[in-house]
Amino acid sequence: MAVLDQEQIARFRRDGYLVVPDAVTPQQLAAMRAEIAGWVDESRAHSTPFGPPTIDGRPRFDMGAEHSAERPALRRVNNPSDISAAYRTVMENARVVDMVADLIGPDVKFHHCKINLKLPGARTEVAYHQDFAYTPHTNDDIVTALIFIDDVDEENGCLMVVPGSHLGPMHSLFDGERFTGAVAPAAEAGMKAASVACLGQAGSVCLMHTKLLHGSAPNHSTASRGLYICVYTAADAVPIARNPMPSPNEGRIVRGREARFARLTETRVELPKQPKTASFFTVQGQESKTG
Ligand SMILES: O=C(O)CCC(=O)C(=O)O
Repeated sequence: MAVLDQEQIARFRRDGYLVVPDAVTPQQLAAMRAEIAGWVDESRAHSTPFGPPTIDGRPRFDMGAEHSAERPALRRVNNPSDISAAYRTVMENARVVDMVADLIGPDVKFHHCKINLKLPGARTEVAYHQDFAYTPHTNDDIVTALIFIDDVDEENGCLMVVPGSHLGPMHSLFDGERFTGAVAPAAEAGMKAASVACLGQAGSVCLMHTKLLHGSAPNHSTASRGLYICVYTAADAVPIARNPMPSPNEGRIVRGREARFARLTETRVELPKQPKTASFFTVQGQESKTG
């Protein structure tokens, strides 16, 4: 069933992103928020990344270096749909999945998911990048769905995107031989100047094309900013690099059916280096809490 109208689909194709309210039900939102509150509390007892490991043996939960029991800075949960029914339901069945099917369907496959959390007082920021450079596939019919778990405004570290940049070149995330996971600082200044804020109430989603340039600033407010980020691909988009966040659900068909053929688009893409740490924040130079 179509959820997005033709005007919204045309806007996504032109701008590379679309913010839509009511991507999940109030009940789904409440269940996700309750789960996060529990995880934040649990993090108070830890001084290094922790939790039931992901299938490649990395910690599920990651905190910034500023984390303490009194002021938790839990900043990342890797593949929460592996460990939580609330997140699994949204990943497979929420209205957002139908929106993604309207953009790249009818056959849609799950790739990975994560929570990026910016608690008040945390220093987490995201340097500008294009997701396709982390997760290259045989074609770019790939949508990153960033679901707002909290109200998102200009003060609490909203996602910033460069409209139309998905139609431009891929930017290197290397500094010489080193994978920095971010565009060069000189290029980033121009991108920041051209970027717009993605704002909305909790329960909204920003549907983002995998090649759109984006980043975000730290949270300067007293309100939390959580995003549940699910990456979906067309069923005939096949990964050409290892999943940076593997999960037993990788490749699960969430709408339509499995593909018999891979679709290849002729292009050139620099291959990423895979992270060994709990989250990409360390790849981008923001250390984890170390005890
Ligand atoms: O958390 C954010 O503000 C941005 C997330 C992001 O860029 C990503 O996970 O690729």
